Amino acid sequence: MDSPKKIVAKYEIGYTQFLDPSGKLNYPLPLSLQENPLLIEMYQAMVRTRVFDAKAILLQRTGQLGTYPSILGQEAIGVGIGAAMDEHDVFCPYYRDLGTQFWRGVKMAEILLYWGGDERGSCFANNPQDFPICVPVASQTLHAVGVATAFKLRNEARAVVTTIGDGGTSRGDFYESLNVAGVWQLPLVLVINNNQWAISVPRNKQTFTATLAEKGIAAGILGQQVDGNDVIAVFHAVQEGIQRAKQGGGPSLIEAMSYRMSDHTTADDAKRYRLASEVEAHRLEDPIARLKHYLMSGQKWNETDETNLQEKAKAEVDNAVEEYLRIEPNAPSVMFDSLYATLPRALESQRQEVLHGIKSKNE
Ligand SMILES: Cc1ncc(C[n+]2csc(CCOP(=O)(O)OP(=O)(O)O)c2C)c(N)n1
Ligand SMILES: [Mg+2]
Repeated sequence: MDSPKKIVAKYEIGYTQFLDPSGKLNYPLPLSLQENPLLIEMYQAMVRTRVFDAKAILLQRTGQLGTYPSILGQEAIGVGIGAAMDEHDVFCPYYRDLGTQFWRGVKMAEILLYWGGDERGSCFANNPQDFPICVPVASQTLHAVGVATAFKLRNEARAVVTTIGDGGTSRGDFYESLNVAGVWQLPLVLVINNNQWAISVPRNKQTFTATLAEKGIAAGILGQQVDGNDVIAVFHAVQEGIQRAKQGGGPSLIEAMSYRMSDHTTADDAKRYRLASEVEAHRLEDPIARLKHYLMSGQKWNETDETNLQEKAKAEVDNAVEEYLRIEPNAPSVMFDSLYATLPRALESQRQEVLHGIKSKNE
């Protein structure tokens, strides 16, 4: 006998794309991008980020930088988020967020310092309210929930934006963050950078659901997908999420669909686990090429502008590299300085060893 079942809840996940891979705008621009230079600024920011990214890899290859995670192909996610945020909002990044960080004023030399293994690269001169790069996967979402709780308790009209990879959404930290954000209706926007890979683990071996956005449903959070290679779609969704958060409408979850065109980091060789043909297919979805095409076809950009931009970006990156290489390395003992307010005794003795050299057993 059929059970007398009635539907008590139903959910849908939407997908938004304004600009398709060929550079064609299929919907009118959002109001906030009409008749204003922001779209061109976003284009410039994506190019600048890509120039930096390529240089960072070269620095690592020549022994002048530590392990570095490229953001190649994911520039629209970072820049779209950055452009949508207000100065006084707080950003809790993971490690693939150069685009947002540069937009918000983090200096290129600071990012180089960070990946060069120097703590000073986590101390942003221009935007100290933003959090440092977070490598422990998913823990940044907990930090973001903490900041958003503070804003809510203090009645401040500020929002928190945090980012996470597709693989990171499998971690408990992420689900716990979602749950708290939902039940406390926190002013939080969570953006998933779904670049289809978590090192060598593909998205379909990570989560069985059709989308990652629907992970918000169980927490009562509005989830949606956007084309993460369309900077307009990313910008629009994040801006809406921030507005909702500030009006007391609670958190949102945005799954930005993209693809990791690079190795996971400079310590990885993705050729060992994925086909070159797969990567090549995604090249056609490039976020920069499609926006360039759109701007050029509307006479808002031309080849002279492009040459000037490339030269300016290269000079800016070269200057940042010089600044980074000029900075004297920190003393090794500073690794003990930023972790605890009061250093535990066991670490104090280790600090002394670093400061004064390890005594040999015979001394
Ligand atoms: C808690 C934790 N476990 C494992 C790692 C090692 N690790 C670094 S990146 C990564 C994969 C993350 O993939 P994803 O969340 O999809 O982000 P992506 O790197 O693709 O942007 C792993 C397992 C880590 N940094 N932190
Ligand atoms: Mg990933």
